[in-house]
Amino acid sequence: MNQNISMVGVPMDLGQNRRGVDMGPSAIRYAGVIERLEALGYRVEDKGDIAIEKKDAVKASPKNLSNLYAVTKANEKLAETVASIYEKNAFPLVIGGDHSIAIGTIAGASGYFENLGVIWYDAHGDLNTAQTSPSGNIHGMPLAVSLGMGHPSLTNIQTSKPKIKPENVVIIGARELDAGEKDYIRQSKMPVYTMHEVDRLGMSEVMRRAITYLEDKCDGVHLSLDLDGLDPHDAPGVGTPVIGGLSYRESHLAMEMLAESDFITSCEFVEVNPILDEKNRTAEAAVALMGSLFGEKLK
Ligand code: B3U
Ligand code: MN
Ligand code: MN
Repeated sequence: MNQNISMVGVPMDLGQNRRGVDMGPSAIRYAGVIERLEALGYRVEDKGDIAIEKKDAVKASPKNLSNLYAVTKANEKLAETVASIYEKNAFPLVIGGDHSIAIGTIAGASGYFENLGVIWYDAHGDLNTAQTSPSGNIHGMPLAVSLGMGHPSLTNIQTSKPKIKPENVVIIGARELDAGEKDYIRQSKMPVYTMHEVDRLGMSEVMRRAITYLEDKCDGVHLSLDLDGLDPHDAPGVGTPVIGGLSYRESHLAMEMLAESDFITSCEFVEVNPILDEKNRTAEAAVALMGSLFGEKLK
């Protein structure tokens, strides 16, 4: 793993409609992310937070795309910041913020790889578009946008080309998929390890398959970890908790296997909402998982 980590916070809560997730970056910093990674020998630069516009004026957004303008602006800035981190040969660690920020992280990273892979660790598919979304919340759309589907202001960030290919994506932990998302998964044949597969195969086999699947064909792999992928018992501070999720221990195993594979080239940890949390447990879980991802067990 690259020994230079550059961390950026995105205090964004406009991709969904529960306030508080904008404080996620502060909660993650408070939970000791820098100290944890420095203790593993990394040099960690904190680039501070991306500036977020205020909420779009009511009626300013196109149908079923709440706060499109503000979400677009934040993601444009984030994409440039992630690209600038690669320019300096550092590893981008993005802390959110709601999951709409994956649009910018992936846009920024995709310019540096021929075949960027993505591991989407989430209770949801985030494969909606304005046409299929039940909520109009952009945090349910970032994977679709990165695949080139969605409003042009979002799909055109950095370049008008799709940032990733469906065959380079693996979803893990899904248990609440909307009808349009299921249709897309069926026709794209994207590998999805829902909770059913995790129960059947065990996390170790799921990760073994995911890693084997991506490692030969991808020259970089982004980890997009939504804390709601974890069970709400282990990560209560999220806006859309879904029972029956991945445990704290399964999640550590997943991160440790990624650390062993040594192929992750960027990551983001999103949807930590300190207002809904219990004593910062969810931010602490995020930081503990980062410890495993960055090789705590191996050191
Ligand atoms: N799929 C639903 C709900 C949702 C997506 N992401 C989260 N919740 N966190 C939607 O609104 O698109
Ligand atoms: Mn998500
Ligand atoms: Mn989610």
